[in-house]
Amino acid sequence: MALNLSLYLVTDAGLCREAGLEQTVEAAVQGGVTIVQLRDKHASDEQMLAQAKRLKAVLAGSGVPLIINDRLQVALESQADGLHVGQSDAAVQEARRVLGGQAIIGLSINTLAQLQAAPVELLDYVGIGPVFATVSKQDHAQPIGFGGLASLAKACPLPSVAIGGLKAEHAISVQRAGANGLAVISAICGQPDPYQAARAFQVFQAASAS
Ligand code: TZP
Ligand code: MG
Repeated sequence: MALNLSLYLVTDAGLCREAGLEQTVEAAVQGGVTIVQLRDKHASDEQMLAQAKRLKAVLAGSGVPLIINDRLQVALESQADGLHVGQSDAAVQEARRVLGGQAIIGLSINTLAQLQAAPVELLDYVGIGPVFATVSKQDHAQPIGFGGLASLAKACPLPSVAIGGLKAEHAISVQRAGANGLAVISAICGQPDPYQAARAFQVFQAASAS
């Protein structure tokens, strides 16, 4: 199936605690999320594996892929659809070797040098950002704004998804900058109604397509 990055939900266990992680993901997918990444910087591998299995059950039959952040072993053991790595995470080469040719593998980039150094032939997409400063990721790199996003998306031979401080009202600017979608945490996780929060992006995306 073609990779649809248009609304990429990255999960945060803390923000989803009250509503529940599975419930949040289920509602967000009904609201239009096209791809889900399980991200948890505090969980053990065992906890993350158990969470990945629960999310797989939620996503079964939806056509929405499950991507695991950073943990190659968890991606392998949970039989998730792929892995997302940052600049300091497990090498893309290793991920591709272990997960095989069918896995969806993404890499975060923040600069042109990082894009030029990326093994694009082994990747399915890149995450570009942060566009704006955000409290959802500690020690994030320098925000690049829509200008930085546009230059990196233009230079990028792969599909790309923008991340960092993005809300529904940014969908048009992200599209104009040339990225294929928006990745969000706090615009959906911890929102009172994750279904409506996801749907809000579709409204903006539809408006910019017409
Ligand atoms: N990588 C760059 S910014 C970010 C990650 C994981 C956090 C994005 O979270 P939010 O709440 O959508 O700004
Ligand atoms: Mg990382």
